Amino acid sequence: MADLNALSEAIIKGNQNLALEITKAAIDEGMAAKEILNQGLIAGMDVIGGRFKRNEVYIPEVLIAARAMKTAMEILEPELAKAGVEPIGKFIIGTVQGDLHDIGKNLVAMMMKGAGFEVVDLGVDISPEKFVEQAKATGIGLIGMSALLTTTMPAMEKTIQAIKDAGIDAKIMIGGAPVTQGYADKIGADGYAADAATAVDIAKKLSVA
Ligand code: B1M
Repeated sequence: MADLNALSEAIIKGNQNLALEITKAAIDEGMAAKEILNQGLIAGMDVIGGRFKRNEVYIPEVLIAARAMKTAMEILEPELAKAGVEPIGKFIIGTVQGDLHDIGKNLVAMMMKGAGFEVVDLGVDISPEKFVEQAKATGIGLIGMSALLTTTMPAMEKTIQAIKDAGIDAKIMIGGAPVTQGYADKIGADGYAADAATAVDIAKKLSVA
């Protein structure tokens, strides 16, 4: 019988081939897709997220774990769809207008996917209008913005204003190296996270609020 603890360990170690092999075996044995997701893949990403938050592992380990998760998800996703398993939430993310940094934004997107969110990643240099357009088009009520430059931080405030002006009822979370909780409070963001693992915790709180 496929061992979900071993699957979780394979994710933690970033062992792509082993993660794929165990996921495939579990599917072939008829194990519930949700069980494979929660007790194998997400459980492993949870461990990595916690270690990253405590500075016990660094960006490369998180990226390698996320890659293993992505590979396994490619064969698990159709099974989840067949079983009608819904994501735990939906999330739009982008780096704000004028800003091309995407390493942190990508990490947040990966951790969110790892936690079971469906993620729409808009990319970099995203204008307030584009955030508004995508929020309307997808109907997703949780929006994340990343900024790495002090000069692009004001684009976060502009985007929040544009979302409010468009009458969109969305929760907004922000992050990026120069961003602080104080700044988030000042511009009216609903949440702030200093790192990708904390971003998942905040997103879960905002999703149920
Ligand atoms: Co840029 N750059 N850069 N750069 N760059 C910085 C940010 C800088 C601090 C370097 C420096 O001067 N010491 C400086 C900003 C200074 C400032 O504004 N105070 C700077 C500058 C000035 C510039 C240019 C203007 C340089 C130039 O051209 N003269 C230029 C701007 C281009 C533009 O965006 N328009 C530029 C360009 C670039 C590269 C293209 C070369 C490259 C980006 C490549 C890429 O992203 N694909 C780059 C890089 C790599 C950096 C540094 C070295 C690293 C940034 C990074 O990826 N960190 C950076 C210096 C540094 O930080 N040491 C620097 C790792 C990443 C995982 O961290 O993004 O903070 P971070 O994400 C974290 C958290 O912040 C949080 O979670 C992540 C994981 O824990 N987080 C969120 C991020 N987003 C979040 C969203 C959330 C929640 C949490 O909710 C939605």
